[in-house]
Amino acid sequence: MAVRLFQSQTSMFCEKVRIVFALKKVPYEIVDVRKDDRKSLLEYTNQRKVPTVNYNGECVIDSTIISARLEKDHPGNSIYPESAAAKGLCLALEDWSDEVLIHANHAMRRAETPEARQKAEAEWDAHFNTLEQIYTGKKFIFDRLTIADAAIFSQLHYLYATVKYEIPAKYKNVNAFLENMRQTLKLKSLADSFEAQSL
Ligand SMILES: N[C@@H](CCC(=O)N[C@@H](CS)C(=O)NCC(=O)O)C(=O)O
Repeated sequence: MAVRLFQSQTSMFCEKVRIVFALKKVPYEIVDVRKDDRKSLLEYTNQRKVPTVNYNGECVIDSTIISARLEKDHPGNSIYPESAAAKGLCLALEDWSDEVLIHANHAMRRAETPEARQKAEAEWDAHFNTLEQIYTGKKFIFDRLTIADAAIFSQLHYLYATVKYEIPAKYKNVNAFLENMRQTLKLKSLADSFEAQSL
């Protein structure tokens, strides 16, 4: 049976999952939900959220759950650090990125007045400062690329590529992290979305 990813190319959560699929070298088909206005997704799951995966007949919804499901069957090239303490921290950072950075992205994308834009920039500045400290002297947060880096990259990448917000140069570690991820994911440019099937 095939593995099918219901997705939208620009969704940051779908990009996060595509990175995991590629790390695990699991082949998959793509169903672009924008093509039929989510009709096939609604028929399959009765809900509208992507990413959704038909995993060999098993329906799996939500990027965190899909990633964990892939890890279970394909433990090689683990997306989590080794120790229980580091894994807990990694999962907390994945959740922070998915729930908190997404809010800043929505705020920036929806800002229509100068005041709203200023507020969104201040929100991102606070997160850039946090990330600047997290990535001090590090390529990845833990000893290798984990789901925490993939989740954070997907949000920053969306901000850069889709919202078209240039991350200020003063955030050197954040920009270095983006460049490192661009190289790791073999993206020609940060303007491209990640679509390689394997890494
Ligand atoms: N926590 C979910 C968030 C997924 C999500 O918000 N997906 C958005 C696209 S980025 C979506 O499909 N929204 C459509 C809707 O809710 O109707 C995950 O990690 O997968």
